[in-house]
Amino acid sequence: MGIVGAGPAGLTLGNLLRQAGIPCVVLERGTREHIETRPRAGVIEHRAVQMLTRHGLADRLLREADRHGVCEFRVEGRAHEVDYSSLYDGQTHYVYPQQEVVKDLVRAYVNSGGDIRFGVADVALHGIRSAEPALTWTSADGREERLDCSFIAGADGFHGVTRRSIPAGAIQEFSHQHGIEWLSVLAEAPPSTHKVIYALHPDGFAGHMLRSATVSRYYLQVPVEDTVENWPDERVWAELRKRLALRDSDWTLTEGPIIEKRILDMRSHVVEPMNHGNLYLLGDAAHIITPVGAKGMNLALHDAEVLAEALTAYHRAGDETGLAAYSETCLRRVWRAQEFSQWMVFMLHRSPEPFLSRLGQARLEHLIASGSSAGYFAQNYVGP
Ligand code: RFL
Repeated sequence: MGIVGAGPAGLTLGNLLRQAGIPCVVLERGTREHIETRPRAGVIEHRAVQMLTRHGLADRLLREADRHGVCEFRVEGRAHEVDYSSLYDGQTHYVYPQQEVVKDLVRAYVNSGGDIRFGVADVALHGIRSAEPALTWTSADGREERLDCSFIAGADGFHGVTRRSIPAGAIQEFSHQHGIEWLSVLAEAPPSTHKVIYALHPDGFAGHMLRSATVSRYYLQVPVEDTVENWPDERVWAELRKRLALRDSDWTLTEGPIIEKRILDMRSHVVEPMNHGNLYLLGDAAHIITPVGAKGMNLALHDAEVLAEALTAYHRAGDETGLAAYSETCLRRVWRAQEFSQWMVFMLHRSPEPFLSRLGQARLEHLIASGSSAGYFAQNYVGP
């Protein structure tokens, strides 16, 4: 098995295959240090943690992660809590930064004798429709190398090489630009809250996400085609203070040095089917989703679990049922998550069309006031 990409998807797949006794090689463009320090996601769903736990991959996560079952919506300066955990079987989120997940998965894979090559370049796929596909690459020390394998897993993210190796017309790509941009900010500031905050403000969405005791992530909706240069640190804090402000409350925002600022273009993309010949795509290589519902890494972990089970059944008994169903099984969850993410995007953002902004606010007010709407939110946010 050749696996391209050592993100959450590729590393989880590698660990599960090794546990099943299936030989594999993971090829990663970055250095180990780079992938183990790259901050991205931070929220993991209950069922993903259960899967990692079943495979002995969650020991540190279970010791160190905070569990969250309540989030807060702020609208017109008032805070409204939604206890989504009690609305959905007591399931919670685990707050644990993605780079820590990656660190744990690399360590488990390497400690079990797993083969991972960091710093590779020029990865190319050959014969993906044949029974013996191959990968070639240039190693970190400049040697030309080759792996003949039975299957290739494309876990190299949205900009990777594997999806692009599929001939045009063999897969269908569904794309949507949401017409919304976020300024995403990471700061060395302790959280000013015990729960994730989503704020709907006349000037646009603001979010306060949790990462660790010393680092927090914040989001601000900014005009389309805005740039990071327009957002000096003082403006970021002033805007967050304004959009997150509460009436009749002494709540304050704790500030700290900003360590990352980037513009995120809200877009979604799904590839159908998620396989071609003996190439199987997983994680962001097959689908990307806006970060609004915190689903991307969770979908990546689910794909890895489904593919590992399918490959294990094939390896043990020549059973191809799981492989044949791989794409359909994963896509069902992917489209469910895309629908929910779109539902949240619409609810939380200011649109250039005031009518649509008011509809979004009406959706949020319904969520706050209605048990059935809160139930829909809870099921999709922490599950399904
Ligand atoms: P990754 O993590 O992008 O890993 C792909 C790996 O492949 C390597 N690579 C190559 N290697 C060899 N040859 C090539 N040609 C290669 N091209 C690429 C890359 O170096 C990399 O190491 O994909 P994967 O494994 O599918 O994981 C997906 C997640 O990373 C992604 O969905 C999440 O980060 C999305 N996301 C969130 N997801 C959640 O579930 N919960 C969250 O709270 C959450 N917050 C977020 C997020 C994404 C964000 N950004 C950066 C868009 C917050 C943000 C700000």
